[in-house]
Amino acid sequence: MVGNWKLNLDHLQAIDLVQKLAWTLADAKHDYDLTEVVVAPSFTSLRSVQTLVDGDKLSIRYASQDVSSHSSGAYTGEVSAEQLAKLGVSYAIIGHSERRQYHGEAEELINAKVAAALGAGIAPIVCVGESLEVRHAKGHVPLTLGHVDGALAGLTSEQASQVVIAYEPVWAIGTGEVATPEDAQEMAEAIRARIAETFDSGVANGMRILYGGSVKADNVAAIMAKPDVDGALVGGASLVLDQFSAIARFR
Ligand code: G2H
Repeated sequence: MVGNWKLNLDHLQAIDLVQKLAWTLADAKHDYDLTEVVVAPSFTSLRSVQTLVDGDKLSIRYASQDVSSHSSGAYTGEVSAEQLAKLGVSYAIIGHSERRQYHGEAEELINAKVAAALGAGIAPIVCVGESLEVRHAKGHVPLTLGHVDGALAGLTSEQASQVVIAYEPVWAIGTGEVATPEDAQEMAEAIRARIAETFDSGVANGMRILYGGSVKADNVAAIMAKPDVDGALVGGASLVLDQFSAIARFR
């Protein structure tokens, strides 16, 4: 279960929320081996979150919301995978639809970011998914599989086995519109089949496929009941302690 905090919370608010989340899950005897819990704060909060997590030996993991495709050099404003790895970052969200929409990110760059993350030992959480127009035109499966192909191009099976894919239909992001559990399953199944074709069935069966888009405490169980959906990428609800702790304990 991944909480994507987007552009919210300063570093003090971030450590406060992580601390409270850890306490709440400890009270609930959360089994982190069964359901991994990840938060993705802003870059500016990662060092504070690291200090808290390492100092208190918390089982919560943390992700960056993006990563540079470059490892060093004259790239003002960029943050490299190596820098993030030094901060104990386990995952990097890559190719979120907001990056695609507002920053013009497309497959070639996303593919380079995936390779950069993997090179530093960070597992990419690759976001894929269609707009409403594409869904209305019934082009959602080929478009989304195109995102998968583009992001994972050139990877070995071993590298691909580190990747997490998040299916996030753009029309369901932050809108309150949720894709039905059947929509999520249809795409997760198609993604898994494509991974089996491109790599092998071992990689496909082991791959964690998340659903994202207006996931809340009251709809997560139905989505998670689908066989090919292994987790959720949660935006708005991950900023609310009661919501995200309930989502992490969706059973
Ligand atoms: C989709 C999701 C998290 P929300 O962007 O990545 O956000 O849950 O607010 O729709």
